[in-house]
Amino acid sequence: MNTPPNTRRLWALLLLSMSLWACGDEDNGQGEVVVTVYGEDFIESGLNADDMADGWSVTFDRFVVTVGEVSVGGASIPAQAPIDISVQTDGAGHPIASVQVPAGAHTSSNFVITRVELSGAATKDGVTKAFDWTFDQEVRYSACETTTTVTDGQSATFQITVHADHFFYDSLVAEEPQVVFQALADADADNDGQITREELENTDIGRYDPGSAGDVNDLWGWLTAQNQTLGHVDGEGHCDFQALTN
Ligand SMILES: [Ca+2]
Repeated sequence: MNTPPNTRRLWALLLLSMSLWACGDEDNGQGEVVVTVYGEDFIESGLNADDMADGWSVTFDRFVVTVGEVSVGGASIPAQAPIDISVQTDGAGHPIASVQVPAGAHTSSNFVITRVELSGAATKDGVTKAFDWTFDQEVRYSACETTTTVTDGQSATFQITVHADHFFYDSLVAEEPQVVFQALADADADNDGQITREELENTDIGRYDPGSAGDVNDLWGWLTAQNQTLGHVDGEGHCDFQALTN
């Protein structure tokens, strides 16, 4: 089909002006997003007896989190080296990466945690129970409830907040579960002061409430299920979570 030259020129002008308009409309500049990982006071300082419902207190000497791909503001950040978030930051969290994104208000961020390793001890009435656990489980956190507002030339923060107290919840479903340690302490069957994975695998969940998670029968399975719920954003922002591996 032959299009008359004038019409072609008109179309070209129209397309050119449309593309200029689109550029102008979107060009609000760009800024930086710094991704941090923060374990709150619970991980940096531990859980006091006041934080727990049954008088145990818990401290962590290591809480190493490996963050996989992070997506924020339409930009992807590749997997990062493991980071020990038990190290004190006085509320700042640990920066792990930064990325340039268009200025604007960004939602729908998501991230992956591929591994959590923690060691520490719980104490009550002069009894100490140590633990050294690794959850080698890839968990994807998506549709996170936060807005990351980026201004041209400025720096914003996207914080992955790790809620360690979930390991000590007595329910997988309650709105306000109790934070307790007694059942885990009692799992130390040989009473050597170390609560091992094997001992937890051999201990029934007892009175803990698994809700509809019918496959959670022993305390190791319990901790693995709670491990999937650790990831939040900017403090208390929730994300949908899904285990990508067992
Ligand atoms: Ca033991």
